[in-house]
Amino acid sequence: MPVAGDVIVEQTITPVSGRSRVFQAHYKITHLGSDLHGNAQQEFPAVYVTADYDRFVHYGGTAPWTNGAVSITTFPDLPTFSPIFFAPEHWAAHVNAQNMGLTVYVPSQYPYVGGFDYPGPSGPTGDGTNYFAPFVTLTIGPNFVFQGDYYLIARDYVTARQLVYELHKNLSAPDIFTPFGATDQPASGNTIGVMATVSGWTFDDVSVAKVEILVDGVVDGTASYGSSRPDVAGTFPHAPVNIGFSYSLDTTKYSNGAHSLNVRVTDSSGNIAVFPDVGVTVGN
Ligand SMILES: [Ca+2]
Repeated sequence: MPVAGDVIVEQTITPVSGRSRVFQAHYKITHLGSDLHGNAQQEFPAVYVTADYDRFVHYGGTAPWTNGAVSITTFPDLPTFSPIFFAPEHWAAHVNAQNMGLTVYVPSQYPYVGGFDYPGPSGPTGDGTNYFAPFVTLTIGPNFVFQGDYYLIARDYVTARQLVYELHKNLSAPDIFTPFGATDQPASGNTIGVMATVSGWTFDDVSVAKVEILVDGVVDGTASYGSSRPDVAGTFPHAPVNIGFSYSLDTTKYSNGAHSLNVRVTDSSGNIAVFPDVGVTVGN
């Protein structure tokens, strides 16, 4: 039974001129609704291949675009996910024992990728699969329109990487993704007093312009940004360090009872992330 959605997804796949087995995928996503879907990881794209293509290839070093040695690994079986891998050349591949497979290049993604294996029979009818996705985030609010490109290369990964290098030289990578991060305190369900600290961390694929604190959807003020959070790199390798934010919220102007807090982060290109709601009780 079909269900009416409030998002239009338009997809165009175009062979890249003069390059065999290289395809450009263009997406336009239009949100017709007036609701707000808080900042979340999105699949742009979700990459699935059959079970034989279980060798995951990426470049994880700190000198991108220098033909540095790649890493080849296999992912754990579900329900376990791989760790988040650093991938500063913005491509990754799943290949078979002959190094043939699918390479995906997402010029505007964060330098992260991860995935899993799902065990099962291989071949066109087997349900065994290997998955990865580039790390990207979006906040889908009223009148949200998103457009972006990625590239699919169905070849051996060595040739595919050289094609990615050629694309990289000739493409711009517009800043299309929002900042991401987390609100660490207060936690949902907390009761907060007269002065409450709202804190967490955030960074962007380009740069963070401002961090605002919203109460019941209205801006209360701008947080200070740039305190040291070396712990984030434990999950997101090579994440910048000075990415903490903090804000002293004076709750006396709000009524006692339930309120919703949000952190809103704008990047230097105007992309806006609204972190998920933190429901608190003001108890003064
Ligand atoms: Ca951005």
